[in-house]
Amino acid sequence: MRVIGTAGHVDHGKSTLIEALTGIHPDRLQEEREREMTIVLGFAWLTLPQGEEVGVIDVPGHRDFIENMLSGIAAIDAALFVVAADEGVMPQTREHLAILDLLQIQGGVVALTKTDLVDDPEWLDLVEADVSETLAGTVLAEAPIVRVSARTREGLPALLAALDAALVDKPHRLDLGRPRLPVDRVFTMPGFGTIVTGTLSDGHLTVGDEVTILPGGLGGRVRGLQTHKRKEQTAIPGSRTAVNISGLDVTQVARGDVIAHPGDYHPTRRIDLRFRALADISTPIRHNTQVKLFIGAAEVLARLRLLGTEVLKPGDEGWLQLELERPVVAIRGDRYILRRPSPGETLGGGVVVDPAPKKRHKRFDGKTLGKLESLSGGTPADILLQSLLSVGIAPLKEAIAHASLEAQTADQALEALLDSGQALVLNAERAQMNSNSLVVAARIWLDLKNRVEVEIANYLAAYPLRHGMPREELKSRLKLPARIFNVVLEKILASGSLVEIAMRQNLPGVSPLPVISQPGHAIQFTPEQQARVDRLLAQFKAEPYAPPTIKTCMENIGEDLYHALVDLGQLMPVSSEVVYRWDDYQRLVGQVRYWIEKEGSISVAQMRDRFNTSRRYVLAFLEHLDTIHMTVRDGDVRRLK
Ligand SMILES: Nc1nc2c(ncn2[C@@H]2O[C@H](COP(=O)(O)OP(=O)(O)O)[C@@H](O)[C@H]2O)c(=O)[nH]1
Ligand SMILES: [Mg+2]
Repeated sequence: MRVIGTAGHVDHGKSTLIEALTGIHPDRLQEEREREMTIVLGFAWLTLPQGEEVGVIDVPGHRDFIENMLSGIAAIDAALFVVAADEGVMPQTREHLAILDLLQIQGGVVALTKTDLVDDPEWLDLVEADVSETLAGTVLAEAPIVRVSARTREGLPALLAALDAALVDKPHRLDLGRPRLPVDRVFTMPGFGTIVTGTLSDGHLTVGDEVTILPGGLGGRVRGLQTHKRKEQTAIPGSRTAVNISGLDVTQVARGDVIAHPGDYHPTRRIDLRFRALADISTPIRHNTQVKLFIGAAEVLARLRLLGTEVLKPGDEGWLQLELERPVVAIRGDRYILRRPSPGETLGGGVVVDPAPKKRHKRFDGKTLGKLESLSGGTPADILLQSLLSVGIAPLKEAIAHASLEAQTADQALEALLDSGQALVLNAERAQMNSNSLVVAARIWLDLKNRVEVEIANYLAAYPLRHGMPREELKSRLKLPARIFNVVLEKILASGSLVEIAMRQNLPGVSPLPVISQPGHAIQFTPEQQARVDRLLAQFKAEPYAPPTIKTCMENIGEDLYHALVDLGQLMPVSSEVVYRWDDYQRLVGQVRYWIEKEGSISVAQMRDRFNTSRRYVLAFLEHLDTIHMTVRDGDVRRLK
C-alpha cells in the first residue's frame, strides 16, 4: 500500500482539494475549523482509477506549523504538490519543495488549483511556467502539472489519472519482517483504550503481536488494527495504520515514538549523517550548533558536530555527527531534516549513514571520513546489490548484466553478498550454483516470504473452516511465473514457516488440490457451529448405513461446514450424493471385504439386506470400491481385485 502527501503554501487549497478528491475533510480540530487552517496532519484515503487504494496525508502549509508537517511527510511515497493559480509560487511552496527534495520523495503530481479564480489564460500560462522553473532540478522536476479547481471539480479526473501514473512504476514498500510504526497521533477511544496511528514500514503487524514502544521500551500487545477505518487482522507495509494497544496508558506513548516488535530496533543517541545545507539558509552552519532533528515522526534536540569542515555554507554538503538529547529509532538509509530551533529555520537534511556509531568521532580525521565515504558510496557489492534489488528474482547472469560489472569483479561482489547474507541462491547449493541459478537480494526474499505468510494468515482468518489456501490460488495471487513460484514455495516450505497439506486423494466430490497452511493450524468451530455439527452427526449415528445425503448435510449445516467436516476426516463422501461418518465407512469397507473373502463375491441385493440399507446407497458404495480398486465388477456381483 502507498501514501501520498500534500505540500504547498498555506491557503493554496490543499485541504479543500483533498476533500474534493476523497470526500473526507482532513481538518479535524475545533481550532482548525475556527481558524480555517490546517495545524496538525490530516488523514484521508481514496481509490485511484486503476483500483489502487492509497492513504492521504494532508499537511499544514503555514510556516508556524512546518514542524507538524515534518512529522508525517517523511513517510509518503509521492507528493501532491499544490499551488494556487491566483497566487503562484510563495515562500512555503519553495520550503515544502526543498523538504521533499531533501527527503528524496521521488515523483508526484503538481496541482495548479483554484483555476476558477483566474479568467486570464495567459496568467495561467505564466504561473505554470514559474512553477516549472521552481521545480527544475528537484525531485519534482518531471512531475506533471495538472490544472484543477476544487470548487468546480474541473480537472479532478485528470489529476487522479496523473496520481495513478505517478505511483504505477514506484516499488511498493518492502516487508523486511521488522515492522516499525513511527507514531504521528495518539488518542483514546472509549471501550478501546490507547490508539496510535502512523505509516507502517519494513514489516507487517498482526493482531496479537507483542510490541514495544521505543525509545522507552514499554511493552504492549496489538489488540486491534485498522487501515482506512477498516478492521484488519494484519496491516501491511506502506499502509496508514491505527493500532489499538492493550496494556498501555495513553500517557505512556507520544508522537515520535516507534512501535516495533521487541528486539528489532535499538534506539540511538548518536548518529552519523550525510548532510546538504539548503541554498537559502540565513547564516552558515557552525560546529557545535544546537539543531532540531526530524526523523520518522520524531523531533529531538541535538548538538551538531561538523566532522570534515569548519563551517557549512549555504548549499554545502558534509559529514555530521549528531549527539541527541533523547534516543531515536533510525536505520542506515533513513532520511531526515534539520532545523534551527530559534528562530525556526529549515537548515537542510540528508541520509543516515551510521545509525549507531560507537564513539564520538575526532574531527578532521581522514580515517573516519574515509569510512563514512565508503559506507555511503558504492562498492561493486553495493552495485550488484542495487541490481539485484531492481531485477527481483532472476538468473544470476541477468543480475550481473544489469549491474554492468565485469565477470571477475561480479564474482567477488557476489561472494561478498552471499557471505554477508545480503543475497541468497534459491535453487542450488552455493557450491553448485551457475549462471542460471536464481539469486535474490535478501531484502526482496524476506519481503516475498513475509508476503506469502501474510496471504496465508489472512486467508485462514477469512476462511476459518478451511485447512489452507489451494496452492493454485496462491500462485495466481502472487503473479509469479510458474518456475519461480515453485522454487519460492519450496524454499518457504523448507523453512517450516508454512506447510503443504495434501488433501485426501481419490475422493469423489472432494478436490484433491494441495493446500498451503500454517504449521499447527486447526479448524475451530464456534459453539453454535459445533452444536449444528453435533445434531447432524447424531443423525448419522442413528442410521449409520442410510445416513443423510450430502445435499441434506449442506442444507443442515451449510456448505463450508460440510466441507470442513470432510477435510477434518469426520465425513467420507463416496459419491456426489452419498457420505458416511469415517468410522462407519471403515467398518463398512471391512465387512464387505470380509464377506467377499468368505463368500467369493457380493451382490447389490446381498449388501442391501446385510446392512439394512437401500439400493441407492449400495450402488454408490460399491462403485466407490471399484474406483479405489478394492473390487471389480463381474456381472451382477463384485469380487476382490
Ligand atoms: N475558488 C476556489 N477556492 C478554493 C479552491 N480550493 C480552495 N479554495 C478556498 O481557499 C481557501 C483555503 O483552502 P484550504 O484548502 O484550507 O487551503 P490549505 O491551507 O492549502 O489547506 C478556502 O477558503 C477554500 O474554500 C478552489 O479550487 N477554488
Ligand atoms: Mg489545509
